[in-house]
Amino acid sequence: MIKRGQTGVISIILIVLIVLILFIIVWNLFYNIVKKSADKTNTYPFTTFLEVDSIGLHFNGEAEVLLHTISGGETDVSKLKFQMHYTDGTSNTMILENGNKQMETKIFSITPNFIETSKKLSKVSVYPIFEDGVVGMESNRKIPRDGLLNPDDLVFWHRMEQINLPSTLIDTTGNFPGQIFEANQVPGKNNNGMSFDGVNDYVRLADSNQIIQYNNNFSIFAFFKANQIPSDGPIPTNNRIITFHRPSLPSVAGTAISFLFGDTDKAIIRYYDGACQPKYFSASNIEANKWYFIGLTYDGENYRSYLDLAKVVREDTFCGVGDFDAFIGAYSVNSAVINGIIDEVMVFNRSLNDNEVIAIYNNLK
Ligand SMILES: [Ca+2]
Ligand SMILES: [Ca+2]
Repeated sequence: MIKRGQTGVISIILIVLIVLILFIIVWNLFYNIVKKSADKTNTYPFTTFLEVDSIGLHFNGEAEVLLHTISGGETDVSKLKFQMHYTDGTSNTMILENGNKQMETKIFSITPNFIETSKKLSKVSVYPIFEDGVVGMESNRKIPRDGLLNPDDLVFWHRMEQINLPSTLIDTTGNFPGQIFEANQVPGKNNNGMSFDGVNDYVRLADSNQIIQYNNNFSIFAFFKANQIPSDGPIPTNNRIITFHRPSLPSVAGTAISFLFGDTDKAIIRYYDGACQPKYFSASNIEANKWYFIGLTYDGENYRSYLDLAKVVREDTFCGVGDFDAFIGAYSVNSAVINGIIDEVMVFNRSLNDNEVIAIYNNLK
C-alpha cells in the first residue's frame, strides 16, 4: 500500500517532468525560429533592444522620437516600425528606413501625414526590423504632458507651469515673462493653469507691440474656463482672457485685440479695423465651468477666428498695436478682470494655417 507521503512526492515529480518537457518543446520551436533568422542576418534579436528616450510633439503635428540601442551586439536594424497610439484606443503604424543601419542614438521625425491629427496621441511604440524582416521587441513611451516643442515662430507661450517667486510667470520661450497680481496656479487644461477670481487678479506682460511684432502677421491662442458667465450689456467688455492695446490715439491706448466672454453665453474676439473702429467675432455657445479653445490668426487680409474648432473667416484690415502693456486676464490694471481660469496662452509672429491650429488644439486639449 502506497503511503500518502509517497503519493505527494510522485505527483510533484510528475508535475516537474511535465513542465520540463513542455518547456523543452516550446524552447526548441521558438529558439530555432529565432536562431535561424538571427544566423541568416547575423543579428541578435534577443539582445538588440531599443529604448525610446523622449518624444516631442511639434505644433504642426509632427512627432520627434529620440531612440538609442541598449544592446551590446551588432545592431543591423534596417527599418523601424513606429506605432502611434491614440487616446481613443486606436492606433496606426508607419515604417521608416534606418539609413546606415547602425542605431546608437538617433532622432526620427514622424510627419503629420502619418499621425491622425484629429486625435490625441497617447503613446508611441517602436520595433526594430532586421535585415530579413524579423521584427524585434517593442519599446514605447507615453506622450509626456509637457512634451510639446517650442516652434520657431512662437513669440510667447504662457503655459502657467512655472512661477519664479514671488510673482514672475515664466514664458517657456524665455521671451516675455509676466508679472502676476493675485492670480493663483490651479489645475488647468494642460497641467497647471492660472486662476483669476474677478477681483484685482491679472498678469501684466510687455508692451503690446513688442509681443505682436508684425501687425499683418500673427496668431493668438488660449484656453479658458469661465467660473460664471455674467449677463453683460450688448457690447461686453469684462472677463478679458487676453488684451493687446492699439497705438495711442492721441494719448490713451484702447483695445487692439482682445479675447473675452460675457453677454450670457458668448465668447467674443474684439479687434479694431484699419479705421480703428471696433469689430467682433462672437460665438454664442459657451457654458460656465467648461474649457474652451479660442484663437485668432491674421495674415494682413483675412482674420480667422476659432472657438474650439469652429472657424469664422472675415476679410478686414487692422488698426495695429501700440506700446501699452498687454494683459492676461484683464484689460488693464484692475480693469475688466476675468473670473475664470486661463491656460496655454500662445502668440506666433505669423498667421498659422488650419492644420497647425488643429494640431495645437489637439496637442493641448
Ligand atoms: Ca498649462
Ligand atoms: Ca483677487
